[in-house]
Amino acid sequence: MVRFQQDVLQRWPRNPIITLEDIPYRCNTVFNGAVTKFKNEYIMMLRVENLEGHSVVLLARSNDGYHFAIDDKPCMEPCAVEPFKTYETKGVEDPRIICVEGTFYVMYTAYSTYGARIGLAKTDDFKTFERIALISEPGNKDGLLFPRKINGKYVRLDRPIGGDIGNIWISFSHDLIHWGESRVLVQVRDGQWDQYRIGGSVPPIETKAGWLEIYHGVKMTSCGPIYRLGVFLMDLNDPTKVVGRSDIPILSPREPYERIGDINNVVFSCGAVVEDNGEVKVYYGAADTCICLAVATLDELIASCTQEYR
Ligand code: BMA
Repeated sequence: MVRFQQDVLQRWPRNPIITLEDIPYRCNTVFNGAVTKFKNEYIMMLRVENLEGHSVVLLARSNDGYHFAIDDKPCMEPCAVEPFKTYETKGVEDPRIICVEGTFYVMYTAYSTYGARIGLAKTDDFKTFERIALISEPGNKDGLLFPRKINGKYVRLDRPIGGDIGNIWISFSHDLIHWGESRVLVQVRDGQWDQYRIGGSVPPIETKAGWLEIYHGVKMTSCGPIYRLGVFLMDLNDPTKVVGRSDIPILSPREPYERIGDINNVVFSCGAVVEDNGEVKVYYGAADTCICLAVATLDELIASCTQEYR
C-alpha cells in the first residue's frame, strides 16, 4: 500500500540538517534560519539561543543547500550602540534576508523588556552588518520585505498584535525607514488551523500567479500552540489584494524532531530558496530546537493557494 503523503512540503529524509551538535560552542538551541544565495553559495543566518537565554545570529555557508559549515562566532548580536542597544537587550531573533534591487537587507526581531520590535540591517558581504533603523514600535515582529519596489514604494509585511490576536499587515515606504498606509492583509480563521495567530515567514516570492507568501499559522490548544506553515498569493501589481490562500497547511509538525523540543509542535520558517528548476527549498526551525529542510515545486505551492481541499 502506498503511504498517503500528508504534507505538500516533502521533508528531506536526513532531517534535521542543523542541530545543537553543529554549533561550535556551548549554547541552548538552534532554530529558524534565513537563507539566500550569494556568490554561488547558500548563506544561512540562523538563530542560536545562548545558554543565558538570549538569541544571537550565526552565519552558515553551503555549496549544495543541504550541508552547512557554521561560523564559530555570531554575525549579529545585541547591539551595543543606541538606539538599538535599548531594544535588543534580550536578543536578536528570527532574521529574514531579502535582496532588494542588488542590496541585501536583514529584517529581524529586536527583543527587550519593551517587547518585540522589527529591526532593519544591511550587508554587502555577509561579513559585516550595518544597522539601519528600528522600523516598528513594540508588539510587532515577522517583518518581511518584498524583493522589489512596487509602484515606486518599498513594501513590507509584518505582524502587529492587536488584542491577543495576530494578523498579517502590509505597509509601504519611500526610504525603508518611515512606513505607512498600513492595513490588515490576511486574517486568522476562526476554527481552523490558523485560528490564533499568523505571521509571514518567507519573504514574498514573485511568480507568474502573484506574490507567493509562505506564512506560519498558530492554533491554540489546551496543551499550548501548534505552529504550521501555509501559503497565500497576492496580486503582483497591488499586493494589498489577496488572490488565493490555501485551506490547509503545507507543513504540520509530525516527526519527533518537530513534535518534541524547547517548544513542542512547531514548524517555523524564515526563508526559502527557489532553484532554477522550480524547486523551492524551505528551511524551517523544528520545535525551536533544530533546523530542517522540506521541498515542493513552485507550481505545487501556487496550486495549494487556488485549489479547494476535499
Ligand atoms: C514565535 C517566534 C519564533 C518561534 C515560535 C515558536 O512567536 O518567537 O521564533 O519559533 O514563536 O516558539
